[in-house]
Amino acid sequence: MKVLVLGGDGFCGWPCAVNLANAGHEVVIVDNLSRRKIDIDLEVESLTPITTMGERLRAWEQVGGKAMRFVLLDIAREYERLLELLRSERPDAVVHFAEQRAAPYSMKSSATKRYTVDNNVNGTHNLLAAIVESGLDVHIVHLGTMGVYGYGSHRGATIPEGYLTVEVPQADGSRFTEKILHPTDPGSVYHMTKTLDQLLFYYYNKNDSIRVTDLHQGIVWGTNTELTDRDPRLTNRFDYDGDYGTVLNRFLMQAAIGYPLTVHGTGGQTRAFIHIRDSVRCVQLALENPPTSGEKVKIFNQMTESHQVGQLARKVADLTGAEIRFQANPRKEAIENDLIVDNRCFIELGLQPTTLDDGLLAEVVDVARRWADRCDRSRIPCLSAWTTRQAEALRTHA
Ligand code: NAD
Ligand code: USQ
Repeated sequence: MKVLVLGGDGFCGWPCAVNLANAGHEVVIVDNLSRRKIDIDLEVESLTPITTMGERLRAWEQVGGKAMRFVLLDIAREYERLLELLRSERPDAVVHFAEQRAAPYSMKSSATKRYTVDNNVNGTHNLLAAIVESGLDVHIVHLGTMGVYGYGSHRGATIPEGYLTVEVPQADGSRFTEKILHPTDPGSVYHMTKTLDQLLFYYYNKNDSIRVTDLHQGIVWGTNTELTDRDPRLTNRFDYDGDYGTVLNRFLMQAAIGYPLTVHGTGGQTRAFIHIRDSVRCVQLALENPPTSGEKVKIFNQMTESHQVGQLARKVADLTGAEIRFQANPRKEAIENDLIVDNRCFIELGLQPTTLDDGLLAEVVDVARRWADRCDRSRIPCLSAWTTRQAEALRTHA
């Protein structure tokens, strides 16, 4: 099939694009390279050296991959070009990764809050409106987040895949049952944009029968896949800084360079995780199993396991001998939460989960050791505070 990969230059998007091309699909990457520009603004770089998009595409062809094309386009600001692209390419599907995805970056300032909302909500809405205007039947596979459900209020209940069956008591004592979108409880401005995306999909699916699969993805760890490992020029990015680095990759990289593991608060926060290889596989499974015409938005929980942050730090420390350092939490979040997640949809489609114990933790440490001299240690602390209260706590405990 022909697939537009929006955000195909990013951490999840690049290995996904390569995987789809390798599977024989015709891939067009669409990206405005904003992630690379944010690196320049923040004065930080991916731990792994990444090549330009042109070099990535040439390298991919040279190692024998099916050629991919690239279109430099901002989906949030260039509506007419996006519409024209859809009309000229007539894709079967669009995979939508193209959003500002870091919670700490979204909470840095009113400017980054506004940018995150403008970019993410406009981008998703432009895509939906352009598909309707084009008159094409295009399947959207969107990368959402497990964070739409929130962390802390589930009281031991299993989080279903997107929809919740509720019983509503009536004044006369009777009850009716209904299946509703699971209530949302975002923990950052970034996560809030994903809850808004969810509503946009719900509406356009109801009104215009747009076919959508929304993937509620957990924290992605790891860096390369078997395909991006084929040539150094295909290497994927590795974010480690306090804004864009995510918890497990940060711990592994910190262990590699002898930096104490930065556990926020008590480390009682539980989150969902998925390895980059499984993330790539899930997107392919979602694309190849689209919703039928008229079907409501398909929602899959794209995660393979849940872990408590403090226990992850312990595991990494046991593996590497790293020291653990508990820090004032820059985020306003539950001190502790449980997280039981239903992920049957992907398992039934054949996903075989990669787990933390597969030796892949050590592989990430090796990657980080190889590039340790590229690390700017001063960029490791998370300094983006959720409120003035957290900012004050960071100052006091600095
Ligand atoms: P990333 O920042 O590495 O990649 C996003 C890509 O989208 C970048 O290449 C960026 O330049 C591009 N982009 C952003 N706005 C754009 C716009 N307006 N027009 C065109 N291109 C634009 O992020 P990632 O880690 O690859 O995440 C991809 C998606 O997956 C995001 O939507 C994110 O919310 C979701 N996700 C990521 C994780 C994770 O752990 N990394 C976990 C769950 C969900
Ligand atoms: N944390 C630490 N130490 C650190 C970094 C983080 O203890 O050095 C803690 C945070 O306080 C938080 C948890 O680890 O409790 C997760 O933080 P994270 O930065 O790894 O993940 P998060 O901000 O939730 O965002 C990431 C991706 C985002 C995606 C989300 C999936 O950046 O795009 O949507 O994971 S999920 O977490 O399931 O919502």
